[in-house]
Amino acid sequence: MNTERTKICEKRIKLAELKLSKILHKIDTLKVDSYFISRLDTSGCKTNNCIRGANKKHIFVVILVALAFACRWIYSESLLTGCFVQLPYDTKSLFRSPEDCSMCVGVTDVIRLTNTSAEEFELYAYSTQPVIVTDATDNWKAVEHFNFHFFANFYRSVKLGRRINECFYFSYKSGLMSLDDVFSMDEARANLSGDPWYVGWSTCYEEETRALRQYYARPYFLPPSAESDMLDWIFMGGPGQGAHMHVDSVRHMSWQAQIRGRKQWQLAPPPECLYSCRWISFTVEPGEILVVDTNRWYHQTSVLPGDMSITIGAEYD
Ligand SMILES: O=C(O)CCC(=O)C(=O)O
Repeated sequence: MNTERTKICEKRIKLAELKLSKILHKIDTLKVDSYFISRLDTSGCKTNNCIRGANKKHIFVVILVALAFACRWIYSESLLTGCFVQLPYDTKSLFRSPEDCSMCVGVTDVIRLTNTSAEEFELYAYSTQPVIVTDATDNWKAVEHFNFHFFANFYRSVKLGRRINECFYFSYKSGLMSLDDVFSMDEARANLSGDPWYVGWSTCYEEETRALRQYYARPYFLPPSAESDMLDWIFMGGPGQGAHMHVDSVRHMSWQAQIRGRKQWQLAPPPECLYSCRWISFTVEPGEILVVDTNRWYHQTSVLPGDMSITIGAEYD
């Protein structure tokens, strides 16, 4: 009887240790201070205590992760400037809930609309069907003005005041670790004849967003009731570059206007739907606006040969 119990106990320990080591691996990628890791006792145990020990470890890890999330939430909601553990942006997707695959069953391509209306677009505005509106940037000053030097001058000269949101910056594989690095790169690289680069960032200050919004308008097809945050997203870079496959955890649906250059998008169903849904691939041409639920579709992008790609986008509720 006792031997049987010990066997069951040992099996459970192994299982718990396996799970724990997976969690520790995740924690490792989150760069949790090694002091905390060293406090976790992962040694084997011989009695019933070991089960309790394993549970303690799990509880500790769960509390740690919960604290990190709570801090992340407090950080974005209340403008605190430091976190106990700063989670990398992509890690939220590790903890997302499984999708209902009806989100992607039957979605096989992007739909292109021209001369649409808010009423017609309402069908898609909050759906998982990706849509491209081909004529929504027709009178935007951005089409004429936005290029690398426009943004370099803008960020050198604009006076920015109170911070209203968390600033996001994605360096991808560029090695450019901040907007300062981007706008101080040498002319050859800026003209796409040096090392390739692609970066993305969100606006961060009300004045910055307002100043940039003088160059583009709220897309005419959005439902009248849809509102945008004071935060816009810019992605810029050269051919062959783009964003790696990921899924977002932003608050709302978003649109993205292709101001210049051509960009290929690949959308992948969430892993749990890979057997019931298809990958979708399409190109967004200059002047077009893409609307896609990037919180549900995994996505990656690649700038096509030719001009530098510059996009501007925003979330809407
Ligand atoms: O436009 C891109 O290249 C990437 C956009 C993206 O990843 C996003 O909006 O989440």
